[in-house]
Amino acid sequence: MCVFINYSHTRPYMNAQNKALDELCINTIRFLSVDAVQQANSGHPGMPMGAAPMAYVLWTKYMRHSPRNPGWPDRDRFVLSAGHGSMLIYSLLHLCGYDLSLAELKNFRQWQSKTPGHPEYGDTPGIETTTGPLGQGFATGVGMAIAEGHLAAKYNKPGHEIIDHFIYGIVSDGDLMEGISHEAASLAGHLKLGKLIYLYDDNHISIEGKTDLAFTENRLQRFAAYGWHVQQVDDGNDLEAIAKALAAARNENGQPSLIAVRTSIGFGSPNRQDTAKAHGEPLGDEERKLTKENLGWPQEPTFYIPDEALVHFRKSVDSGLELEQSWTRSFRNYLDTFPEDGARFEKQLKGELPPDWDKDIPVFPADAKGKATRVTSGVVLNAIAKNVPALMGGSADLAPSNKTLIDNENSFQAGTYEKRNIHFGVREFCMTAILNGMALHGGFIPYGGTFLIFSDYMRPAIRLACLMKQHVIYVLTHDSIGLGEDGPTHQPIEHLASLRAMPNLTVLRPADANETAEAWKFAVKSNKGPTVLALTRQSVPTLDRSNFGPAELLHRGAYVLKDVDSTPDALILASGSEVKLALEAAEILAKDGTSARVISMPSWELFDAQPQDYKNSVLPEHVTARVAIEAGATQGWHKYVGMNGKVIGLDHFGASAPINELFNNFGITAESLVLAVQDLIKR
Ligand SMILES: Cc1ncc(C[n+]2csc(CCOP(=O)(O)OP(=O)(O)O)c2C)c(N)n1
Ligand SMILES: [Mg+2]
Repeated sequence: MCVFINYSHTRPYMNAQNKALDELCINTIRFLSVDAVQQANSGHPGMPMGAAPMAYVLWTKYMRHSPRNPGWPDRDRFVLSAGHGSMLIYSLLHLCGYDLSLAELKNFRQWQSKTPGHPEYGDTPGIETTTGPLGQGFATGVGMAIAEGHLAAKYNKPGHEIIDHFIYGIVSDGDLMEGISHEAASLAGHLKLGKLIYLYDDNHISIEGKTDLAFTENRLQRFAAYGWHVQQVDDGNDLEAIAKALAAARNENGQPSLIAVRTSIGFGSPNRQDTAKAHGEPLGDEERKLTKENLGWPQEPTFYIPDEALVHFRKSVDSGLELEQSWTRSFRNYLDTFPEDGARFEKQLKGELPPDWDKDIPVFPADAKGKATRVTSGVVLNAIAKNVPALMGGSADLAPSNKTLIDNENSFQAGTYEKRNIHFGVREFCMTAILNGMALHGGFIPYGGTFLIFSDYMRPAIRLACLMKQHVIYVLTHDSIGLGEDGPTHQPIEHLASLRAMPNLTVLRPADANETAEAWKFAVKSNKGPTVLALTRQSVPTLDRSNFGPAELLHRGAYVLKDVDSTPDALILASGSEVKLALEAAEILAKDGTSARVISMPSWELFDAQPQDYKNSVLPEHVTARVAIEAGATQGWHKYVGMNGKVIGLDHFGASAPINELFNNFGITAESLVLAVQDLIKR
């Protein structure tokens, strides 16, 4: 376990002299927040005013962080899940000496400032994750704790604890109301993630008023039932009690901790404290004046930082450097003693792929019967996992269908954190946020599987992965009506279209085994955002690449799979399982003397990123007879086939029936393609 770091500002809170300084520091946080929100004329002052004391204790007494090097690998992580209270963390970052100037605080919520309305990963040094959509920070922290647990179990040796840190967070009523916190808390309790410690800003207020309008369960009992270590602090201004609770939480190794701290939103504001009005609007000049009076704070200057407070907070700079240097020494020692593990650890943390990481990925021979792309995906995943220790993940209880298990590897469970197969349970949203937490922690290319239809349950966390440009892989199988009898509730229709609408997401829908292998290669290498692998339940033929374009062209998004000798009369575009229909149709058309080029189009995003001349070479401008086919919503395909082109797809829900009946009855067939091409050529 973590050694208690006894750095200079670890001291009792009861002593009168300390008490005055503590109050000064806490009020500095409060009024920086109040003034910034007032200046921006927008934001949330109440949360930082109430939560300042607990944040102060955590950040100055317990958190092992290094303001001058926010990326130091073994730092404690801090997640402000209640992201609306962003001024709380911006104040702390500035005061502790991170690269966040006072000018940035004065520029809160303004164009190109480092202090956006909600904490945004990548915008501000020291922000570990984007928060704001309530509940997600909570689950993202669980992912960070899984990451910490795995790396510690895998690399630490007796006397050489190179990964040993906590994941702290502040969560609010909204976080605990959101369903995802239920999912994530349940899993964290099951996994006994003892390094996870959340302070709950228990202020009994949310936007519409008192929380008892809609939120009356016993929160501590709820978390106790999940297997969490729970504590209550009755007075959010009682620093000693907060410190004791945090100490107890840190000592509890086998359970995550929730500390409910009873706070007052808008603390100190005579007319706003303990009311919903303190939540989401500036105090206003008059109320700010009254609040400063009430807490004995000077009216002017605004953004006032007393010297003693700043000196006290800035001790974090030196203590942080010390912590970091001491870690660097331990790590050098580790490297000397365990050179191979040390080198692997460094590479893994840096996100470097081992040389020849893809050497075991097979080339799949032509096979008319073929395999489902989900099955091939499982083979390829295993070929990569052998050589890439960072590849870790699982499924939301569908591993046998998603083929996401790593062979000969046990489950990630309490006691076996070194294993890589995570069982997320039926918790898609929390799984997806956990993947974000693992990626953000560093050291992982995390993946998660479920059916494509349930990407709806993942979507808000996919969105944050995209916003944060995180390297995450989604294995989404059963990607169309091709799943058959399970029927319309399980058949994705609009899902590919809606995922393609999301910025920074690459959607890949491979057509056969070799495209699936290439899709995985792309997903493992592409670290600028997440990748969706949309995979079939049903078999698709493995194409004979001696007759067709090479599968490596998947990386260009679309490519000529089967060409004709002269200028084609028509272009047929298809993705995934419908590529074989396109090939059949081209053959039928050829018998009638119509030449059709078949284009496999596994990814719009990759194709759109190609140079214009490549795009023109695949889709020659003068060939206007174009038909696209995909067993999903047609929305968007006209971008490639033009206004006069045709798209064969499904703009209605599916049905429960055997696969062939579905494709035939819904007209997703080679015959439909032939008719569509003939019709276009006739015009
Ligand atoms: C998923 C999601 N839904 C709605 C919101 C809008 N919103 C911001 S804060 C909040 C609730 C505020 O209550 P609480 O979490 O208790 O924070 P406090 O007001 O106590 O600071 C809501 C509904 C959001 N940020 N995220
Ligand atoms: Mg609240």
